[in-house]
Amino acid sequence: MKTLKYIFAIAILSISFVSCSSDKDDDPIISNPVEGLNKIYEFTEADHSVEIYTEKTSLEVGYNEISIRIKDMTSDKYITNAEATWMPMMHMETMSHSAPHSMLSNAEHNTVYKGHIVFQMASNATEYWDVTLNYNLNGQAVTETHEVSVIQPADGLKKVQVFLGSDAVKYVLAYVNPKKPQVAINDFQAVLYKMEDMMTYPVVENYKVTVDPRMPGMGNHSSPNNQDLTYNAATKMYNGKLSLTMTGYWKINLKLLNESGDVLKGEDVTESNPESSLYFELEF
Ligand SMILES: [Cu+2]
Repeated sequence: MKTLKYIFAIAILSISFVSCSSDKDDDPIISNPVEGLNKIYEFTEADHSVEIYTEKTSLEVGYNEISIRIKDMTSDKYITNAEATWMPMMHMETMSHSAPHSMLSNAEHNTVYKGHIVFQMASNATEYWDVTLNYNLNGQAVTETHEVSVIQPADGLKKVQVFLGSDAVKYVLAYVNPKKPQVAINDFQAVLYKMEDMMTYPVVENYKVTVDPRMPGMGNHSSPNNQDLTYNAATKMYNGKLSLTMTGYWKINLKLLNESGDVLKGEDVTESNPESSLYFELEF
């Protein structure tokens, strides 16, 4: 009887030991900060490597959320004190220009530097994009430039508009959300930048974008309960509501208004004018 108790105790101990160690193994998987993302680039040097992740399988024209991890090969750990900054650049045949982009932040996960870039155009045979990264690695300032490829979205739908406003300012308006549109009132989100010069694209604050989704294939009908896009200072993005009453192709007609309510781009949809010159396209 005593032996049996002893065996039983060992059995319990080994079970708890096994479950304990398997918990430890599972932990990093559960909290994997790049789970669900695609590693689209890995640039390896002797003492470090840079990994670039996105939700899609490649960088596309329009809004791209990008996550970057930098691994220190000496310690085999992802660094948390990189203070990383970045600068995208397109090298065209006759000139170079940058793209609207956010700052990189590792506030969400300290090993992942996250931000977004709005690419205005695709790479081609003679014109290419690169991204210059600046960061600290073990107290050393590192600057490195990596060429990246930017393609047109496969569905060919318009998700970014680069245009001249009636105020003679060049703007970039890009679709952010919903990523997976539903037959519902969707949270609608976009980013708005202006082009100060080839290298400088500040966020435009406190403007308004009116929202009028239509189905051109079905008598150009609209939908109820849309909400115009207004500026959110916390996210530096524009938020509104996008009402989609059925699946299919939608043209989201837009108008950009400045703080005084002057229309800078876009027109009302009427009987004689079926679409605005400022729009996004959706199909789901
Ligand atoms: Cu270009």
